[in-house]
Amino acid sequence: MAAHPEALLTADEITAVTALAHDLDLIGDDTTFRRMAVSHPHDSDERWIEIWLYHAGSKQIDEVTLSLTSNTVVDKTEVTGHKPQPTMGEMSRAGDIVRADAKVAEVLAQRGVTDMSKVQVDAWPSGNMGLDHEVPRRTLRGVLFYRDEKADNGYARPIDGVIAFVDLDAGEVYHIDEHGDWPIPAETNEYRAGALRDRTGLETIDITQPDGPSFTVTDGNLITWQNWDVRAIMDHTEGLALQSLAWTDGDRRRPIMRRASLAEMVVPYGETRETQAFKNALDVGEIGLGRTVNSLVLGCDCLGDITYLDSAWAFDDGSPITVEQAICIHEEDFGIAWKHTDSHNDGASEVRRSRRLVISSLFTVGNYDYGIFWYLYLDGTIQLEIKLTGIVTTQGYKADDSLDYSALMGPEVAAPIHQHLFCAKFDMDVDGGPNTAYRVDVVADPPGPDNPHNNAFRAVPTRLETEQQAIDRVDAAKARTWRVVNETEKNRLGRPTGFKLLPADTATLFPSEASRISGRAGFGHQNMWITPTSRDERFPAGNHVTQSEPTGMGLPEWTAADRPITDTAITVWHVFGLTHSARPEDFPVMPTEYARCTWVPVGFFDKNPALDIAPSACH
Ligand SMILES: [Cu+2]
Repeated sequence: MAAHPEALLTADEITAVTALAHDLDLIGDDTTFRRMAVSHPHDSDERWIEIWLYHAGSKQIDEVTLSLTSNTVVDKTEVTGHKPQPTMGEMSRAGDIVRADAKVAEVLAQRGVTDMSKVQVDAWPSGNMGLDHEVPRRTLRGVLFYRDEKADNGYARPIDGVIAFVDLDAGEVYHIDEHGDWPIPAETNEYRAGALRDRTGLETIDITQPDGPSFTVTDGNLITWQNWDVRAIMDHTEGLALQSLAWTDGDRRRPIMRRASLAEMVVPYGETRETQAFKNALDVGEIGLGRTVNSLVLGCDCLGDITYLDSAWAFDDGSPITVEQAICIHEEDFGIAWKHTDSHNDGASEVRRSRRLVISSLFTVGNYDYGIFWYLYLDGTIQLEIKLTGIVTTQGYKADDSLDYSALMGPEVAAPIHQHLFCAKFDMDVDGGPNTAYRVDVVADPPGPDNPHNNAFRAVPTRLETEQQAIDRVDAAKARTWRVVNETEKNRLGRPTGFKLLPADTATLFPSEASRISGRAGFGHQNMWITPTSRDERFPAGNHVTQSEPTGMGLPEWTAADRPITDTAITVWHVFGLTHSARPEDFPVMPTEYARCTWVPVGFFDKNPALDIAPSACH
């Protein structure tokens, strides 16, 4: 029997999907798998798996949905004119190809590097930057770093000035760019255990739940905790996503979101130096977070009473790779849920503890490490937090270099300014739909006879009728929020039930509209997009972002139709994140930074839904 439509993809299923694809003659000698994932929500009871196949000879990508229930093709779209995401096999082979290349060795020998085994190669799928030679090819840029030992921090010692272009189909370095000469930094800037003297004085913290956790996990990935129930999914592309999120009131199960995910991210770099200006990354669509997921370790990655779920992803040939302990589920004490001390009643105090359910995973993309943390709270709050750590990308530095677009990390090493813009995708399903969105701005009334005390200000909701009307930026000066309501459902006050997005204050994409990265990641120019929910519109920069041509794919393209978005299933796309002008303290490894956005109920409940938390035992 096939698994539940929203169950986690397992290694056995990957094997079965690959076998089925062969049986259905979808696979040729030159075919590789570029995505395998549980299908986004659909109305069938069947178990659907999406696979994207690349046929090297015809350069065609097939986007196929297979049913594991009926062993049939559900749908198939043939895509030409796009280049597929590189596979993990290709990414790792690219490094070996660069290290084995005689011309690269020659160029590096002139720079004093004679042992190629000490060269670390980061293979960047940095998009089509408009160079004639990369247009007809599938390319990765090999960016080079130096390590005396394999365990050294390569990013401390960039070999700046050289870029080795790898043709993935030919399997060779076909072009080398040389742009100046920088000394390889002398400092090794270690961060690994044993290389440093540890501080002392930190006593043990143990987090225990002697009676066990308060949540249950059934059917592989169905998590139930207090009023919440949700499915945790590891998507090939997006990493850790949530599906079918609902809150149960008594015996009434109330849906809130059909799916919530990190649908894309873009990291544009602001440095103008030739060896850096190409740098831009769409780490979700280009790399596929699901296959970079870390295997987590109790006591180090996670502390407390942890339940882990394994995940699995499909390698180039469709064979499964299992990652044990990929998803971490636990409860965290989160301070005070609410409190009041009644000074009119001898200071009597009522206080309740807040607690959150944490569903999280960690992903490593080259130099950076990202955490996707989903939090559910007892008061109905839903939060997505991205944790950013790892190592900034680096460039060489020598005296008199401009530091207009980069910051010094060490005497001979600098880090370019950049952004991390995350595009979260929320398929809204408040009380089962249909849903409608409002932008809510707080405005001050002008002085005058209608404002007798000159104090008036109010929240002004604007009903968002169409996609173009919904496109917007955050505006802290207006305390701007967005509200998604179900106008067919009313709370006890007669108002529509809803949730409101408390956005993060995020600068939008800084590179100009004329830049290559703007063409690839146009979604980054706005903080808010709202579209009618569609199974065909999942990734805000398009399905195939690697070397993306044509440009303008995804949200800019879809929303040009300016479709109506009221009283229907709607998807909210929120762009948030950080602009990272690196500090010396970000080196040699970055203290974790946080970017988050939050949904809170607004009239979804009749009163504070956390009123009924039992008092804790006070000592
Ligand atoms: Cu950064």
